[in-house]
Amino acid sequence: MLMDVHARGRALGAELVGLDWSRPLTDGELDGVGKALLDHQVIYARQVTLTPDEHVRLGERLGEVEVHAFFPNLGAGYERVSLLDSEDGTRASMWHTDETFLERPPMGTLLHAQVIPPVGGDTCFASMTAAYAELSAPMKRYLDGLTAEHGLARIAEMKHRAGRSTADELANAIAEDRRCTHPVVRTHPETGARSLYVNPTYTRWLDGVPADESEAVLRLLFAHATHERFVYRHRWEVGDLVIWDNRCTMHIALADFDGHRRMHRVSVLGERPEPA
Ligand SMILES: O=C(O)CCC(=O)C(=O)O
Repeated sequence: MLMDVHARGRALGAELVGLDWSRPLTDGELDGVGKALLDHQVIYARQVTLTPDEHVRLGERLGEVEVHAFFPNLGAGYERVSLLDSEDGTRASMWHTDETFLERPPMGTLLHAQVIPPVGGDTCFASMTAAYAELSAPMKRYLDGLTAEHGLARIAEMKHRAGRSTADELANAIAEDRRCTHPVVRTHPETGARSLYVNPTYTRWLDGVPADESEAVLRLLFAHATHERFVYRHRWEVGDLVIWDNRCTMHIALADFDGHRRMHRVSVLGERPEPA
């Protein structure tokens, strides 16, 4: 079947039109989807009907489907389908790249909208490739070869600061922290493009520089990368399937809604990030 790809954002984001998602994609269609993902970093289709099993099978066409480190899931037999449900408080309302505290963070995520509030709850995606490309030459030289520490316990610290966990829960989360060092600028394994690879949720510090310098540089990079010229904003409809390339983007789910928002989520492991 013919598929049309319509760019929907300046730096990233495209809509795929014309694919029949109700049956397994042919190899040719899958190649087309993969190419669109590399070209546009975030792609979506409207009115997609996918059971949890079909959702996992689609993810498996892209690679090894993981069990997410901390999101709730659909339960026995469906551990690989995470459930992001506003009614149980699951939200992702800080800019992040998925699970960068892992040695092999996901290469991509497939999010399928089940219930959408009448107003709000959009997801914004930032192109870390475009953001890197527009850094000044001196800043690129500064970042060249730097690595950063990423950790999961940051989430527990923020929860505790917001009064939503006990001191014991925080201590346990810190004791069980998952951490990893990654290059600050990574090379995309398929396109060869360079992108920034730090995010406000999991990146703890730049290695080998003083703490105040690390904080100031990271703050600058986050402000730069989330400028609207690098961002695509997805306004959800029920049945939307959004797929993002986690190797070169960050995203945030805006917590600006009342009512119910429920998503099914599958993510596919990637390779260890390669330095630029
Ligand atoms: O709920 C959303 O729109 C985004 C979810 C998210 O941030 C994630 O799956 O990592």
